[in-house]
Amino acid sequence: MKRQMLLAAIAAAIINPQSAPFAAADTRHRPNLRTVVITIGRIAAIDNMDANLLVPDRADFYVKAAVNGHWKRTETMFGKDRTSRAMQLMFPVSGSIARIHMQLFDDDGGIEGRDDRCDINPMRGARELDIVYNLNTGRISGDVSGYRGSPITVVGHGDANRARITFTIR
Ligand SMILES: [Ca+2]
Ligand SMILES: [Ca+2]
Ligand SMILES: [Ca+2]
Repeated sequence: MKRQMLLAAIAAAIINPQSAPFAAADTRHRPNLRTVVITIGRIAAIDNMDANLLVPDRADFYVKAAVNGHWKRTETMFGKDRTSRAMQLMFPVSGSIARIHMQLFDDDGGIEGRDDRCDINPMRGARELDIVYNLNTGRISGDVSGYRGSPITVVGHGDANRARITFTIR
């Protein structure tokens, strides 16, 4: 069995030299892994994310999230100050604690420069969310509090580029 796994890992490394053997993404050989799913429900701009352009523009939102240090992002929803399209990010997690870091960006290209990091944290001086999800109890705590599968809405306050976001974690 060990020999088979080693051969599979070598084969995976040959097929994709970027991937480390036993990378976390493949849960088939890791039955103790569980999947944490973050579903983005709604996003709404409070401030104008593209204020300095001659032509009026709408926000171009995308969400980046890390679970226990592994990053993923949604696609960009161009030209929408409000969106209610559900988008899911899935993360394999070992153990019972998922430490989640979530960021909302407004995509800015060309003369607009770097993408704007939006404020989705109610505290002044903090734009991003740090969340702890206990997979065993379902409790969600940290910058937001709630429970597995129940929608959580947070409103940015105190910093530039404020937005409101609703999401679930399960
Ligand atoms: Ca912008
Ligand atoms: Ca933009
Ligand atoms: Ca804030």
